[in-house]
Amino acid sequence: MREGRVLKALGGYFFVHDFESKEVYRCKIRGKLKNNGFDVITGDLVKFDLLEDGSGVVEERLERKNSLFRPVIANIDQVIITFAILEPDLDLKLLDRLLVLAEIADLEVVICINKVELSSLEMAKKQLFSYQKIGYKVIYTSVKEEIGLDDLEEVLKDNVSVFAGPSGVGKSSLLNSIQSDLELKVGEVSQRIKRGRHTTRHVELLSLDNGGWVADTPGFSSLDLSFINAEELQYFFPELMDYLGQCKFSTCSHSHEPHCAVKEAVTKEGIAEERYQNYLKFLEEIENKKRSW
Ligand SMILES: Nc1nc2c(ncn2[C@@H]2O[C@H](COP(=O)(O)OP(=O)(O)O)[C@@H](O)[C@H]2O)c(=O)[nH]1
Ligand SMILES: [Mg+2]
Ligand SMILES: [Zn+2]
Repeated sequence: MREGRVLKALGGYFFVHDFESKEVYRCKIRGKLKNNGFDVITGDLVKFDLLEDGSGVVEERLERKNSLFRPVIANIDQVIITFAILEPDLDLKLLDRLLVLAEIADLEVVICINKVELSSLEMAKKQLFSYQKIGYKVIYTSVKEEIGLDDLEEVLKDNVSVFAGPSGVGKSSLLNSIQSDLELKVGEVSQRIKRGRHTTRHVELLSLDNGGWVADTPGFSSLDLSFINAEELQYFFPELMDYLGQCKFSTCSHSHEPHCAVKEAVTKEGIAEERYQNYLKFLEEIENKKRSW
């Protein structure tokens, strides 16, 4: 049987990229599988057979490495969290929120800071220093002045990547500049967003010549963190890890309690003040939501 990757699901059909022939076949799912709760989504690895008319039948789905609910996609290697240094302004609170969501989903993260020519590389690096310090990979790009595009291409090579980040930061432009035949629309709010939250999102994996696969979607559309338990939030800030268990109270939330190792680390600049402030804001958000139930 053939094996391949599902690039998109549309109207009951699955477009499967065959690992050997590199062709894409339009497939249906074997009828008897559909009735057993068998589901296939973009990114799934499947086994399929070809029929005489050139279409395919999916017979089996391989085990998923991971999957996201919004966008609906499986077997992702990494998320490229993309922001602009200016236009729109760099929103570090939104960056921290996306980082928490990526940590929850246990995804590898690359932070991509685009439009650096509007500021300077030096300024951009300064602003993101605390993120590099805690272990996140950060790349700096400018589509306009062709800065850092090789770094991005290297990151995407042979990986399955999902782009996340606000609209207007240059996600589509970046992809086009790496591979012009993608012809992604630039400077437009995605049709999917305009249609509203409740319509189905079609997520498509695009093929890069360097062996990478990318999904150019708004990514992580659910930005509400209140589904997390307040006690869990600390585990999704990697820089807190070294201090957990050192507070006076074992149930310390690192907000108001005395003798808190996290707060001491913030004072001694072992933890970035801005990140800690966002931790407190998210914590409050989670607790407020709980109270209103
Ligand atoms: N100054 C500047 N503008 C950029 C750069 N990259 C993209 N843009 C512009 O930013 C706007 C939004 O780009 P787009 O790729 O559609 O962003 P997306 O919504 O994240 O996909 C467009 O007008 C682009 O021309 C860059 O590096 N520098
Ligand atoms: Mg776009
Ligand atoms: Zn504490």
